[in-house]
Amino acid sequence: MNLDVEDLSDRIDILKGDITVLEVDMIVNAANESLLGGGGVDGAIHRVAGPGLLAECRALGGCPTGEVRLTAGHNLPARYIVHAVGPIYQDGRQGEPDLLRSCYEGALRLAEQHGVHAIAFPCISTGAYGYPKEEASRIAVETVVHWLSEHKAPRQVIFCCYEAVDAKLYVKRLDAIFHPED
Ligand code: AR6
Repeated sequence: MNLDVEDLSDRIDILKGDITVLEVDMIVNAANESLLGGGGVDGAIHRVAGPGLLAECRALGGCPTGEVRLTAGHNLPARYIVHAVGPIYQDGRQGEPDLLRSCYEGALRLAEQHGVHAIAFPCISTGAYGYPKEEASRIAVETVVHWLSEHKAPRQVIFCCYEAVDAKLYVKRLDAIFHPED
């Protein structure tokens, strides 16, 4: 992995707020295996995207944990939604880290394939699915940094944190990578 710290820090942003309002090409949803909606960020995305999203999701027939599926953004400003099914956290020894990593990688791969400039991620699995926030932020940041160091696309990755505690964790993690001497 070849780390060009200046380029990488340009390509990663942390935002605190609601992912449904972001005017980016692609947003990621923290979905469940049914892909038929739910609470949290999934509920918010379906509310704003509208019934067309539910109809498109229904036709996909679900998605196993650790995988991703692509839909249009419907009434969202975003053109695409990647529905990522994160793991339900048990004790960390049931493959949760690999499954969470594969959600981030799968979304980044779709972004690259679709020529996406900017993609925004919520903190997958850290709400209803109970993944410890600190550990999940480590996996999210490491996976994204690794991808960006080896791929030109997507150009921009946004960590969209709904909760201040998450935004702080991401700032801390990225600082540790970009300013290790501090
Ligand atoms: N924008 C960005 N992030 C949000 C928003 C929003 N509008 N709303 C909540 N979050 P969760 P999970 C954050 O529970 O843990 C659903 O019912 C939230 O603060 O949405 O992967 C699905 O249908 C947290 O940091 O997703 C599944 O059944 C993060 O999104 C299940 O929950 C993830 O919390 C998935 O659980």
